[in-house]
Amino acid sequence: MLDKFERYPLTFGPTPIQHLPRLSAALGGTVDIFAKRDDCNSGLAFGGNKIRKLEYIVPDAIAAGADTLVTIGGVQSNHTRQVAAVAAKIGMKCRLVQESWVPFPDAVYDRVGNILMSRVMGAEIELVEEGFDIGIRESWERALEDVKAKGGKPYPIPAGASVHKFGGLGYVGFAEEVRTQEAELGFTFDYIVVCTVTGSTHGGMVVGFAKDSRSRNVIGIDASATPAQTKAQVLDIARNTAEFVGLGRAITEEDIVLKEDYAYPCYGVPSEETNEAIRLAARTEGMMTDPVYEGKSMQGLIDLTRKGFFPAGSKVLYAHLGGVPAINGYSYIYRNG
Ligand code: 5PA
Repeated sequence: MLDKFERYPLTFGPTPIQHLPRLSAALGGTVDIFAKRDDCNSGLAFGGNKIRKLEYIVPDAIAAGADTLVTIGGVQSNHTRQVAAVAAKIGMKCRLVQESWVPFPDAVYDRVGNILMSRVMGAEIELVEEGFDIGIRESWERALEDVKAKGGKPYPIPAGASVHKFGGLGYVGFAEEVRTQEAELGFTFDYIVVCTVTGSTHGGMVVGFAKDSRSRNVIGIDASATPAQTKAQVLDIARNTAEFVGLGRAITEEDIVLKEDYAYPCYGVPSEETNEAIRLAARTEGMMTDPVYEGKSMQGLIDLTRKGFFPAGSKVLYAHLGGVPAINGYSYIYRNG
């Protein structure tokens, strides 16, 4: 599906699929849980889902003759850290707008984890006092103008690299990669669990798995706490991406499955249940997840399994999209483990 698109390699290659037998057993052993480790996909500053998306965006930035990648996220955004790493790798400058998306009081929240690495990698960072919103932001548009005014050539990458012409392609590729791995494993996955916020990870998967009629088996776990906006954005991205790759069939609203029950109390703040999910995955499998994204999709996976949402015998693939560096900004919560 992606042959006609240029890809700039930034990842190690296909990511491993790992069986999680102790987590599966801890949840009653009725379903078999696996993780696809996109958190280990690259040597670029700990990698993650944005690196997979950016492989299809970088060729356009280079062709445009840009010299500065300009993007936006929260203070502990994983996306901005990955854009900073990619800019360094391809020899461009990086300008980051980091808004106050998360009301979290940890004293070193703006010093550690993702933002620390972005600073070390040379990104120019502007902290902006604006709350959470996955849409197009004025602060980001101002940064683009500012780069131009100073004689630079900015290349715009929206939040999460999502509302971008090529934003959905990386996770179409994820689905194709899973199909190849399934042929080697000798079985197919019944469900894919994915954390959803700005939408191109889920949207890309919906298109990729539409090829073998599994779009509705992609179970999005909302971590935005603005699920209506997130779901609409996933649908838009999936529709545009489907047309772009020539899927040959329309994506409908029913193709987007988004579970809204796990994002509380708000974006970026973990609930006690999220923390328990993080601890369970860590203590059964040594697999770390974060309090903003993957801890919430892990919570969803655990809760849906316990509730019997997945029929007995199902094989469930948890897409681990990265994000662990942010846990350093939440040290007080985990001071006793
Ligand atoms: C993010 C996003 P989408 O934004 O493509 O829906 O992906 C959700 C997601 N897991 C899932 C991790 C670890 C993520 O980092 N992160 C954003 C960021 O600024 O880091 C775009 C919100």
